[in-house]
Amino acid sequence: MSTTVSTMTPPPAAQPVQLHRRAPAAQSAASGAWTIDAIQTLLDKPLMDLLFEAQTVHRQHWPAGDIELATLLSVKTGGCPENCGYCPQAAEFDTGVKADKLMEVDEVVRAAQAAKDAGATRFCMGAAWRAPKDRDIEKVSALIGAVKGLGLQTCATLGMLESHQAQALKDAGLDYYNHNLDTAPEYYTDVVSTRAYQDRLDTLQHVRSAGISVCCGGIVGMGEAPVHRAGLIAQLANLQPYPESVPINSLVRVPGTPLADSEPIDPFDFVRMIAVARITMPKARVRLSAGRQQLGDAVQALCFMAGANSIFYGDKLLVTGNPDADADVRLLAKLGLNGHRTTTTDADAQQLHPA
Ligand code: SAM
Ligand code: DTB
Ligand code: SF4
Repeated sequence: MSTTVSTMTPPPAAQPVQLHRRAPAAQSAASGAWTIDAIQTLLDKPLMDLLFEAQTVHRQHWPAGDIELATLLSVKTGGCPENCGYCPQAAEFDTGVKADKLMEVDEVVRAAQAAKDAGATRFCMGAAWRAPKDRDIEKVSALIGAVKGLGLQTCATLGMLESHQAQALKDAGLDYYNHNLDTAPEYYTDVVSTRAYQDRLDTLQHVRSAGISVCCGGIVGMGEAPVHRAGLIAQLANLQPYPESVPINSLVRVPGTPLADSEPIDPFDFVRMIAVARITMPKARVRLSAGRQQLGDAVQALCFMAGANSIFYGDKLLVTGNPDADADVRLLAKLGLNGHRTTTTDADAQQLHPA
């Protein structure tokens, strides 16, 4: 098993005070599509109004306090030929991640069983490929069958797929395919140049046509402008249908990647992205994804208030760190999430979730 890559965690830089103007209720266009203006209007609302609206939508569509726990495993790490500016696994960046082969079935099953024992219901396998070869799909199909056999929901993220490959993954029992749009089309070429936005959309279409549920979201904190954040949400919300799962990642700034020195996003702007994802995609699992180590408990609680109802759960994301599972269990218990009574002390939480 590979080691966890360390990341920089400097205190957030002082931000200029930004007054959010009072805006009229956001409207979608007559066609039903979300316009960038309507989404920007939502993002600009006073925070408490936005949180109230998002939580109201959330409770119309989801049981209160239900947080999905999804565990990630990098089944094929590093050496990727793509140049995504955020990614520690791109071969051309000097990040200290070494390239590994695809993991064996029994090793993956051990990790999946441990995730299930810890309370995860979804297991997501990631591979640092631009696009898998057909023989890779055969091997990953064996991993999917074995993980599904444990009674876990399966998710994979393997790069670009052709339609016959998506069908093969469906036949193997794949429930979800993760393929992120990452940012607005207008900012995409600033982030990656080895593929086009349309390539991502094409893969999403192949996944959808094969009958696999779509997991698709993006990353904020990559130096994008507010309009690009609105543009990302518009892309996601206007997919027909919109994704079943929407991961909202805050950039994990890994030394050696081109985006390592990006200005961190203001935590309240991150909360706003979650809220607007919830309002525009009411039935999606909105996942509070990468970057939770930098958020702290209080901001994460605001994200749950804003409608996040899924987290990546486990001590590691793909190659970087994530909050310890124990800390997450304590946080959820303190907040009264996942059906547990609200506790105020770590000792209470320990009693609810003995090791
Ligand atoms: N290679 C496949 C692909 O790009 O689709 C699958 C693995 S890739 C690591 C999965 C996703 O992780 C990316 O689309 C990106 O959204 C996210 N990601 C990668 N590095 C990240 C980082 N440093 N911070 C936040 N999210 C990141
Ligand atoms: C997603 O949206 N975020 C996950 C998962 N889908 C594959 C990946 C986050 C990666 C964070 C940096 C790393 O550990 O490589
Ligand atoms: Fe490769 Fe995926 Fe990382 Fe891009 S995000 S460099 S495609 S592993």
